Amino acid sequence: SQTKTPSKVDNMFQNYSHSEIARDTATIKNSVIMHLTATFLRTPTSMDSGHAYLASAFSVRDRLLQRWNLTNEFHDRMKAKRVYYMSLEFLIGRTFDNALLALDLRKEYGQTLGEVGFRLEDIIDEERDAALGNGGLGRLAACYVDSMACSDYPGWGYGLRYKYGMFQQQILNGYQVEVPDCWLDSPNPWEFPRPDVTYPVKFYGHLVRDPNNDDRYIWESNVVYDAMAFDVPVPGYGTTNVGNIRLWSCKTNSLFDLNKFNSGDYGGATGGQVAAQILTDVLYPNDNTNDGKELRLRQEYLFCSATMQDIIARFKKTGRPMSELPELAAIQLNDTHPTLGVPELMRILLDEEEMSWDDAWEVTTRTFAFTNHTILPEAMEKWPVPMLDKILPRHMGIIYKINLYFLQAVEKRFPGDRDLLRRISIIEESNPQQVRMAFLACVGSHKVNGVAAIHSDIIKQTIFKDFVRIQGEDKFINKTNGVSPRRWMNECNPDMSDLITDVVGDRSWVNDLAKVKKLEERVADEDFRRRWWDAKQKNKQRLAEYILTTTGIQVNPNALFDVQVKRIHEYKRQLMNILSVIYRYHCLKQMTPEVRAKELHRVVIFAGKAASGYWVAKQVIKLINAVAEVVNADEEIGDVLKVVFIPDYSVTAAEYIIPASDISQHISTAGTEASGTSNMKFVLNGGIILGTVDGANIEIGEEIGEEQIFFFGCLAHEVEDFRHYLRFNQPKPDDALQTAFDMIQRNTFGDGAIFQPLIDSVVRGGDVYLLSVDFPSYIQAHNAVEDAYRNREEWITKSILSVARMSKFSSDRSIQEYAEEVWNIEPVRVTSCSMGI
Ligand code: B1N
Repeated sequence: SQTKTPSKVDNMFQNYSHSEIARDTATIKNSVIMHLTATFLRTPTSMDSGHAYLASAFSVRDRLLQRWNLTNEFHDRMKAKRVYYMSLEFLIGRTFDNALLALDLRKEYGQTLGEVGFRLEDIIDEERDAALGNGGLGRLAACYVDSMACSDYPGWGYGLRYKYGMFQQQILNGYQVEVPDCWLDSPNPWEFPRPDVTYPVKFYGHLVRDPNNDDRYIWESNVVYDAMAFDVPVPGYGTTNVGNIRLWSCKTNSLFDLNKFNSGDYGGATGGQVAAQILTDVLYPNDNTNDGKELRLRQEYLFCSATMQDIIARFKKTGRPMSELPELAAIQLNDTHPTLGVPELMRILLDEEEMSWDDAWEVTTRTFAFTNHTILPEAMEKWPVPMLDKILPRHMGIIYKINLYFLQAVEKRFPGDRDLLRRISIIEESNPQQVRMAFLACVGSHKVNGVAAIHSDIIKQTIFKDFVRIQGEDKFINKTNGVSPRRWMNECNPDMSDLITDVVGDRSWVNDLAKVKKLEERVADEDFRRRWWDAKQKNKQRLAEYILTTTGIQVNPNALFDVQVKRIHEYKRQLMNILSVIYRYHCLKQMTPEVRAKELHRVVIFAGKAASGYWVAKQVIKLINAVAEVVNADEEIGDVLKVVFIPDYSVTAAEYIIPASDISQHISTAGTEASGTSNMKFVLNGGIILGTVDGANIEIGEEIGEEQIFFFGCLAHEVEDFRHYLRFNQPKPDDALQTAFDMIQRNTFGDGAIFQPLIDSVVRGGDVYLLSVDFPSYIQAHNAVEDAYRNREEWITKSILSVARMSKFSSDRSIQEYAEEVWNIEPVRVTSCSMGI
């Protein structure tokens, strides 16, 4: 191929990158029409809202790609150190509105679309969520790449491009039904295929020792899949920087067997393709559980191998020796799911780069850092040694050796402590043996962090206790989670955001959340307080409409909106919430109509998906819907109490629900929710928390003041004793809880027998999540919430003060802490003149 003349290329690129993004509506209209006609073969007269969305989105994307090219080229030239955020999940949601706001083109596109007869809001609604994640962990990854882009940190996300994302949830007869999420059926403007960025990934096979090098093996296998890159741009707000999420997709073309095809074996001809494609076909719909499927292990390896090959290929272009990798790359492991990156980097350094073991290990541990997101035992990843040995023989050998050297070093420092060695071994001596991925991630990293202060303390006292003693206190740190103010304030709550902008003077608070502090100055301003309340009312009105279209239930926007939306899990205790609703229903039924009419009106809103195989969680959904059906149809009750289960909770649904909540519930058993992030989103939108002393609730309380949050329930350090007691003694439900059980058993909500297992999980199953312990204080806390809400002026004060004091929970703060204390990277600001250097 021809070589380029660098100066000529530079000039071209410089001109291109200098050209400012066109903002005049004539140019915008032209580019929309161009895509409509040339990309989608439509005409303005035959344009429906679906094509109006696609044409507008492609037009916005053109503008984004311009900056995106510039960003990556600039970071390459500056030889900037980059962080790579490795995550099996990126719960991105929609991109169109986010990109419009980042590029400051919302008004212009709104006007352009208006001229051809569309409302921007309707066009935005045409976009499908990119739902490549389950819940908090995947959404955190999306917020973090957003913050990297907005804070000018050179960073990329790496993940998998699942053909089917998180399943869609339908509710049939009160039960969850899962429907595949075919999100790629229509064109996706927000991905950029990179057929030239494709790497081979090997499985199975056997090893041949290098006779000249003890550390080196040759791995021979003819099971080779191709991983191809798709790049997803991450628009930076208030900066020309555009981030990137590189997602791998399994390519199958090379696996088509022409010989079989020619001999008439059509099924056999595509058999290899089917087997390969399945690797990136579907996201495992588990949140906080690990079901240990072999296919998941192969997904994880495909992801890790392609990512490590890509990072190393990029590093090699700098011409620097491999030993300097940690100077140019930091890799963050989002939980243990990408931990195979550690032995994969070792394999490449040993077998392909021919480094010595010690040098390779030094490079590896200086490059990786690891975030733990859960201590639930059922979520801990462990892979059977025979399975790993079969699929990844070289990696199994490397893991054994990592473990051997680690145990030898520990034995030296703590001679004779056999029990210590058994406890910390990366290989669990069970039958069959298992690889403990959290220990491998820990040993392979220079920093390990939890996601909220209490969680980071707990992991130091439990799963990593021995490691703290062996590897030192300094390795184990806390990085409290955060959320993006771009999506979770500015985008989802425009009215409140305009109010904040009024107070701050401009919109700079979106990238510098400390500025919301200024709201405190206005807490006594009557006019401001009224506008604050009205903004919330408008959001509630909008949610009421959303509820009507998604469930057919009519709710009164003047009622208290009481919200619990998150994955359905026993530890999150949606069961306790619905039991309290049942008790409230009972109390209302006891009242005379006159007394009842004076009660505070309340809409209790639930949403969330249950993992497909999680039977108890699915029964909880059924119970919620069964209660809703009876309560909502009870004419005596009317608007005093409504119960709603919004189907198919998603990022987009959250953007409707969160800004509209008065009170939100974060009621996990103390010590079980690592952090929670929706708790932050609710408070950032002027909602109040009813919660346990758990996860980030604690730090939120510290920041905003205990008058602004309703805490209840036992404390984390008391949980063990309660559980111990309940293993040997029947729990004693208080009258309220007993009343709720009785009503279910008396078939108030349909056949009570189907809910007996839920009751049994409390009264016979040891009440692991301590519902019977926390129920009395939970009911009391509900009463306190009612009293507070009745005092509207006090409530408005709480709401304003909360938002004003929440700046700690911006993901920009989290990312800055990671950058400074873990990654050792600095912001690199790309300006349109930057290319002139
Ligand atoms: O990660 C979030 C936290 O805010 C939540 O408290 C925590 O529950 C969540 C296996 C997980 N921890 N572990 C998972 C997800 C998928 C999977 O296959 C585990 N999710 C969390 C962000 O830190």
